[in-house]
Formats: sequence, C-alpha cells, structure tokens
Amino acid sequence: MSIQSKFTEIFGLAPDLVTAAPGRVNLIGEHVDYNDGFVLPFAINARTYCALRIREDSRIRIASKQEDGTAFEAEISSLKPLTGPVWTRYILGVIWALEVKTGVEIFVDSEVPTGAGLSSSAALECSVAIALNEILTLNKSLQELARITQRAENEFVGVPCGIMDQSISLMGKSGHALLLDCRDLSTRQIKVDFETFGLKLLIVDTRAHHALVDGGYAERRAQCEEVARELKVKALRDLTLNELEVARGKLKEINFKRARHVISEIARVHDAVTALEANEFETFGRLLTDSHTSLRDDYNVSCPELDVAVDTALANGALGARMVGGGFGGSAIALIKDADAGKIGAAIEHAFKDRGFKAPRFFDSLPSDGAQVLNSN
Ligand code: GAF
Repeated sequence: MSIQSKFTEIFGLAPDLVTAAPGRVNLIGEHVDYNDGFVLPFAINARTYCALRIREDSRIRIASKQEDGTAFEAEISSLKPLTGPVWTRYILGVIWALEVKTGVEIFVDSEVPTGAGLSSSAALECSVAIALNEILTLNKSLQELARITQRAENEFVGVPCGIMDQSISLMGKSGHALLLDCRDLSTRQIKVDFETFGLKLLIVDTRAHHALVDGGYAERRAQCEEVARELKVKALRDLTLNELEVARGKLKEINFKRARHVISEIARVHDAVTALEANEFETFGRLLTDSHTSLRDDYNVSCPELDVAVDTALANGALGARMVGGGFGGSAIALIKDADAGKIGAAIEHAFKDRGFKAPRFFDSLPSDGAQVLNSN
C-alpha cells in the first residue's frame, strides 16, 4: 500500500504532501562534530518517508508504520520536551522546534534500520522538517533546518547529539560525500566514485547495541569540553596536536587521550579528502583504519563486535575499515574490492558465529540525495 493510501486509511483524508529524508554513513570524522570539527558523511539510499496534512484546528495526530500505525494525539499548545513515548518525540520535537502553530497529521514509514548507527533518528526528523518547511512556506535554509532538528533532538528527545546527522540527511548529494565544517556549517561536495575503480563500501550492521551508548556519548562530550575549557580554546578544533602534547601534564590522562582522538581525526578528514580527490584509495583506506584504531584506543567507543568486523575485513583484503557513528555497537564500514565482497561477507559471518555474536547484516549504498519533497497535492 502506498504511503498516501495508508495515510488516508488512518486519518480519513489524503495528505497534502509526501517527503523523504535519508540515513547516512560517515566516511570519516567521528566524534568531532560537537568539537566544531570537520566530517565527511554521505546520505544512503535508505530513507524515511513522511506524509503530512495541515489541519484547521490545533490537534496533532501522528502515526508510524514501525509503531503499528496507531495514531498518537496531542494538543499543539501542550507539547512538552522529554515527555511521551520516545518515537513520538522525534516528530513532536520538530513541530515544537519549528514553532508550528497549527494542527497537523503525520504518518511516517522508514527504510532506515533503527539501532544500526545509520541515523534513523535524523532521517525521521528531517523528513518532518522538510515537509513542514514546504507546506507552511517557512523558507528556512538547509543550515537552519539542521540546527532546528538538532535542537529538537537535544532538547525535546533528550539526546545530546552533534550536527552531523541532520546536516547530511538534509544536504546529501548523489555521487558525493559532504565535507561539512561543523562550526559554521559551510560545505563542499566531494565526489565519491569507488565503482569505477572496482571498489565498494561495505556496510556491516553488527546488530550489537551496548548499554553504554547514552551515558558514554554524553561523558565523551563533557571530557572534550573540559579540555577546551582548561586550555582556553572555544573547541578542540582550535588546538593542534603539538599544543595538546605541550599541555599534557595539565590534563587528566583520559582527557588527553580523548582530545588526541578528536584533533588527529580532524586532520585525517582533511587527508582523506585529499586522497579521495587524487583517487588514492590505499591512502584513503589506511586513514579509515587509523580512525578506527584511534576510536578504539583513545576514545574507547568501539566494542568486540565492531572490532571483529573491522579486523576480519582487513584480514581478508579490505583497503580500510572502521566503526561509524556513536559507537558501542551499530555499524562498521569497509572499503573493499568489489570482487572480494562475497569472501569478506562470509568471513565476517563466520567470525561472528564463532564468537557467539548475533548474525550481522550487510548493506551497500552509493552516496544518495538528501531530503526531498516527493509530491504535493
Ligand atoms: C552520533 C551523533 F548523533 C552525531 O552527532 C555524531 O557525534 C556521531 O555520533 C559520532 O561522530 O551519530
């Protein structure tokens, strides 16, 4: 059944418009967005669809295919951060952050797997934001929508995420990764063509989700902010590795390691762009693996399943591999020769089975377009 028909079945009238917004993988630049750093994500082809109709009163009715399609209702004046079922907060948070004054009906359906570290949350938020922006003629820029959806997630949902996931879901471009400066949200689209060179990016969903996720993320943010405060810079982006080394004695050792990851990772993003632009895929792959090592050893956000996926891919010929997203589970990526895909997939499956891990899932995706209005009545 089409999303329009499903919407009509639930709410009784056809939607005004349908939008879609994608999930993402991040090629490199992990845990640097909240340090004003640079990231290099691309939008994947899996998307979240949003069908929306404006009401003439102040009632909000929302439903999700992934939450059995039953409508959740609220009054627009009574929206309150950090309340209600968690899935509703991603939608209501965007309505709240955009300061919408009218009632609305929304039905969402997502292809982006949840818990896989592929940004299903940002896809959902951005599909709703782009729909409201269009239908209410709010004229917000993509940068403004990124900040607004991040605020919805931070304040209404209660997740202290950075700006990367919303930005790429809104600004992705087919065939390109987005070099995003997380300080001022300026961007450069970087061509990504692995195919022509017989390569592909394998995405491995480890299906692991460790309890550390929420507290661990907030703790890392706090440690980074502490270093910036102690060394009197606005954000870790403003320090060089040399300056950090000189100040080592003043810092807690754990904070030093956190900052070393962030500063070295920002440098790797720039090197990765240079390598990509020169089609130097061996170098690019090495940078991915260096990123993983730094996330594992200095930032301590990997986990056994991610390490096994990365190590097995590398042992079987991958040019580079790393965990993506917040960590403690979720997905890894590996840059591999197309011809090795079957062999590497099988090796990872075996390695997971041997260790008693859940069976992994594999995806691949070319860099795809960001959020779009698909049709409006
Ligand atoms: C999660 C967050 F939502 C992003 O903002 C980013 O910090 C990422 O973890 C780590 O790079 O996806």
